[in-house]
Amino acid sequence: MKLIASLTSPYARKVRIVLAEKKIDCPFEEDIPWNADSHVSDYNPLGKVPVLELDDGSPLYDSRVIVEYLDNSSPVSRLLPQENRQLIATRRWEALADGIIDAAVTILLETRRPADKQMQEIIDRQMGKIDRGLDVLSKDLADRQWCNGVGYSLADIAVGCCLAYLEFRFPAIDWRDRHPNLASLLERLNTRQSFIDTVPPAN
Ligand SMILES: N[C@@H](CCC(=O)N[C@@H](CS)C(=O)NCC(=O)O)C(=O)O
Repeated sequence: MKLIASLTSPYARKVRIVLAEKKIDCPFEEDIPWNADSHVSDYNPLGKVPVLELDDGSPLYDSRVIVEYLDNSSPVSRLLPQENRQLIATRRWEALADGIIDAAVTILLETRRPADKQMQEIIDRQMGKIDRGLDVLSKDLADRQWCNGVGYSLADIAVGCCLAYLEFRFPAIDWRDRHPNLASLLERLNTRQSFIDTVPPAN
């Protein structure tokens, strides 16, 4: 098995944290899909990371499929609840967290275009998704310790990767003051070895 990903991808970080929590050893191959020498599209026609190459050579993508595969591969530290309502609630947290990241990545790409080609409308529309998404994450977390109200799960990992990505790429977005409960959640997550070991390099 081999994980193909970049070190800055928040979706790949979710997978790397799941591997660490479940104590699964997995070689890592760094591949930056934006680089001309990237081989990601040999594994994933969408040209996106992360990809998990299984021992028989078959590639798994995207991050949601990979984490489900990994969680079912080992009983150590189950991250997806078995009970249907709890499972679906956990996956909805993940869908919202990943959706906020999608919006943030779209803004990042837009702001990397030449200034005269950037469209403020696109940035504002995506920023609306981030703001509303954070409002709902915060409201749903309320004063609970963990997102799904049952225990540490993939929901916390996904939300942690989302918040940390906003902090990494958009330090000017003031979500901590607006949502102190999300700030406390990220503080708690940042003490876990799996989060400490997967901090993206500054670039
Ligand atoms: N839904 C996918 C999103 C993956 C994704 O967008 N990855 C980005 C890196 S952060 C990528 O590879 N982008 C390259 C591209 O869009 O061409 C997942 O969860 O794995």
